[in-house]
Amino acid sequence: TPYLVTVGETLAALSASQPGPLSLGADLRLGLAGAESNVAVGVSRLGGRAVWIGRVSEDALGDLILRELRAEGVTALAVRDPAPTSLLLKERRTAGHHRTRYYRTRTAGAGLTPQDIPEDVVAGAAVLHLTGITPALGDGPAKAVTRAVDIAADAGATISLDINFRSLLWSEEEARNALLPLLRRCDLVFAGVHEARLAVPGTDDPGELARGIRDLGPSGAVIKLGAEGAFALLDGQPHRQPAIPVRVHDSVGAGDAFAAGYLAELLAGEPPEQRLRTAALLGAFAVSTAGDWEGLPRRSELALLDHHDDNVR
Ligand code: KDG
Repeated sequence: TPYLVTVGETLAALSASQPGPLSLGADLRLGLAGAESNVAVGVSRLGGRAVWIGRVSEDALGDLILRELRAEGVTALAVRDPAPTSLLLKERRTAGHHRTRYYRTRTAGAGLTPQDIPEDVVAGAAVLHLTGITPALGDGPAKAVTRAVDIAADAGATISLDINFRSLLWSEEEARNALLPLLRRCDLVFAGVHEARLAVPGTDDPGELARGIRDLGPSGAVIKLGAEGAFALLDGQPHRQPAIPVRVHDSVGAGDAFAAGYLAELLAGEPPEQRLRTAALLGAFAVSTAGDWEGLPRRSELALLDHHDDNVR
């Protein structure tokens, strides 16, 4: 079976269960977050094979991450690191306002090195999925990403990148300098409008952004437009995908869900229309449920939000 490999940092997430200021003391739920592992879980829930590579701490938080990923059917290939796991603190200041903060210096995930990338596993993958977060974590993780791309490119795998710009980790200029050389080596790029502008400055037009990315090398560019859905340019063909209308509960993780839906269908050999439709459905599941990945659907559940496609009913 074809499988997806992803490389990145998974964090422990502490999320307030009720709206209100954390400063009063709050009930916190302990779980996990991380863009790359979110994608791996999304692919696995849809029946695809997903491998996650990263470093985790030697303590209970590292155990939690590995236990959860394995429970989700993700193959977790982790190096244990004496440094602590990164924390993501999620405050719900009001019912509609989420605030997050990282505790992310000198952590296990940032200790990733090129030696942590198992050559045979990456060489055997159908898809290597990366995000712009990992290179932002430091020199070691940036080199590990480059190593993974070297192996996947030699092996002829599809290389996918979600730009995932995180302003708390680096500046736009640092991101552009680090991500442009990476993007040029990818086959498929996911980006929001603002993120795509890092690579293609001077326009907000999804078509121009997608063509600009295509001109840099990737044969696929998917521009995510939030409530407007997505515009994709795939092998020269334009595609428009409307969003699935849902009530927004927690939009964090929507981009990862979208990528997971697309990539799961790519692994399954489905055509572009179906990849984009499933991507939009997973995005809708992510925004209408709590947490980054917890609410993602199994394949049998896709029909819950799919009111237009009689085939899956
Ligand atoms: O995409 C959601 C991620 O932002 C979240 O899970 C945490 O990976 C994360 C990050 O670095 O922001």
